[in-house]
Amino acid sequence: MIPTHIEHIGIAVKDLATAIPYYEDVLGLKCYKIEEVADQKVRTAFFQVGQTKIELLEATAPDSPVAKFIEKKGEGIHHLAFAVQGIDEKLQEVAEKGIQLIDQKARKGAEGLDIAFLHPKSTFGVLTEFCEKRI
Ligand code: CMX
Repeated sequence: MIPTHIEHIGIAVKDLATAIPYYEDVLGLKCYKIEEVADQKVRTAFFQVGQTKIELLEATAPDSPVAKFIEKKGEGIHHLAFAVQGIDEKLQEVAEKGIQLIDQKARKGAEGLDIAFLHPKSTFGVLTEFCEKRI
């Protein structure tokens, strides 16, 4: 099962309110939605660029994965998300190839997507996400 496209690029920022004007006023994109994902302890802001989105991520708690990431590495690209069809089968397929899964099964993410992450330690340092539009 081959990913169909890059669904989004996740970018960790300290503060959405100060980062959004760069994407809007400098790059000319439009923030079309701000959504909190309580489960992940993040607030997200979305911009569409062709078939791909930019997802800004702001931590909502000190133990959020995004807060830990910024503390260690600073603001910047946090993850790369591929659109796939048959997400649970895809997870099983990559696990059989020795990739470490963070999520054994897909769960609910922002934008009405089922999502699952692969561990960056087994994907050459890139936190990798699979996404599938929930039916
Ligand atoms: N990209 C690359 N490496 C990363 C990383 C990232 N985003 N996040 C953590 N790491 C690295 C750390 O640098 C660290 O490396 P070293 O051991 O070499 O120092 C290692 O992974 C462990 O990091 P940690 O800070 O101790 O963090 P944890 O092990 O507790 O968690 C991870 C790391 C990836 C398992 C966790 O962040 C996670 O489960 N992420 C998936 C969920 C997520 O990120 N949600 C937020 C976005 C949600 C959304 O888009 O809706």
